[in-house]
Amino acid sequence: MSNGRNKIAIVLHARHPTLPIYDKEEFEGLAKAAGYTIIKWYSQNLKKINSKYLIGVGKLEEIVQNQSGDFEGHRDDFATRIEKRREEDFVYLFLNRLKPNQIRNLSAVLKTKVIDRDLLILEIFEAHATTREANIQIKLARLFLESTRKQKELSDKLVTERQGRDFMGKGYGAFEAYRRSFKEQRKNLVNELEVIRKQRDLRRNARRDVYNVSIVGYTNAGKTTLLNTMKGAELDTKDSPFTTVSSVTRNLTVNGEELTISDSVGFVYDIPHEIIEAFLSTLEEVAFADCIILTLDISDALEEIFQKLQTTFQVLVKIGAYNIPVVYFMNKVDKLDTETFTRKQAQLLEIIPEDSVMFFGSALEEETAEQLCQKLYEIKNSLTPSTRVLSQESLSAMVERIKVLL
Ligand SMILES: Nc1nc2c(ncn2[C@@H]2O[C@H](COP(=O)(O)OP(=O)(O)OP(=O)(O)O)[C@@H](O)[C@H]2O)c(=O)[nH]1
Ligand SMILES: [Mg+2]
Repeated sequence: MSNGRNKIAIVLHARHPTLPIYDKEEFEGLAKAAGYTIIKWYSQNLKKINSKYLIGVGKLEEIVQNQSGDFEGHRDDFATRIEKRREEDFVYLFLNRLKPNQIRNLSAVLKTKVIDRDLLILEIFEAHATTREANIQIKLARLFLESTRKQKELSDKLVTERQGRDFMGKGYGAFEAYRRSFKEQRKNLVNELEVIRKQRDLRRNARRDVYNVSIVGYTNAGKTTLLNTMKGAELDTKDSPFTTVSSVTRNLTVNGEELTISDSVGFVYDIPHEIIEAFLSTLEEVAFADCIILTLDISDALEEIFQKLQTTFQVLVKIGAYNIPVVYFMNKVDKLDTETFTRKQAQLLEIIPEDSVMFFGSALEEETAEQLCQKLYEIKNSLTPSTRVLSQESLSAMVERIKVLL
């Protein structure tokens, strides 16, 4: 992560009707989790997207002109960076997702490292990975992200060369060599993951007769806290995104009956598909669950709750986790006053299907954990008749329904 060094970031942000709308506060949380201190923001409402830099040339010139001034107060550090070429200590973070050529062009003009949202998320994952599987998955995600970028760069070069009539020149060799090396690296990582997956399959088969519960939801919703309280465990929890990047499964006994409960990586809005792809073997575990606890932070603004719910539904569809009973766990109730709680509860009841199990509570409190365990026992033994099983179609339909509300 920050390796004890002070990592300084200036954030650039482009808005345009065709671009996804990212939450500023959430991005600050991501930057902080990766160890950056943000010292300035530049935002621009674009009339037209600049394919070369995403932001407009005028804005970019302004940023370049302000560069040394912006790093004022960090000037000594900045000078040292130039001297020692410790480029990673001063960066421009882009709130948006950038295309490979845009990162390249921006870095060239700014003479400073440029990190977009996807690469930032990957940095946090890297900092939090503790298991071999997570480490391999992150390597794979980085390989996917960087290779798309690198291959585009090399193929652009190739086009330029071809225009110069150097048909099978140096560029072609470099492109082919990179493609081969990418395939080789991907094969090695996928093979390593396959070995781990087989071990996991064995473990899963061994507990086939045990009822498996998966806790899922947006990052920072309180998933690990819930598992900790249910199990008396002490897994890392933090008010920060992506604290958990590996799966953890624990055994639990409720009314004398065994079940397992798993916690895993959280979701985020517009999650890069490369990360989903790389983490598929971890995420698809959810698809094998007998029951899902979909955790939401009820202290978020209602619009945010809807947004996060939508993201969660989208990921569940992507990883094939449907036709499974769902319990909606509305967490962090302790952060709300009675009036706000009542209002939000009513609004949530409007969006969540009527015959769903909704549970309001606080993952920090024993009482919530106990009641939730009882609820799981009832669902397991079909004592709760109204446990909504969501099909792929109904999940997708809810994604669309929420779109109208946002
Ligand atoms: N007030 C309050 N805080 C809570 C509650 N549940 C969790 N938190 C806090 O919310 C923050 C996030 O909790 P985690 O359990 O790490 O969340 P997570 O969903 O596992 O997050 P990631 O692993 O980062 O995706 C921590 O600071 C928790 O202490 C709750 O019921 N009430
Ligand atoms: Mg967690």
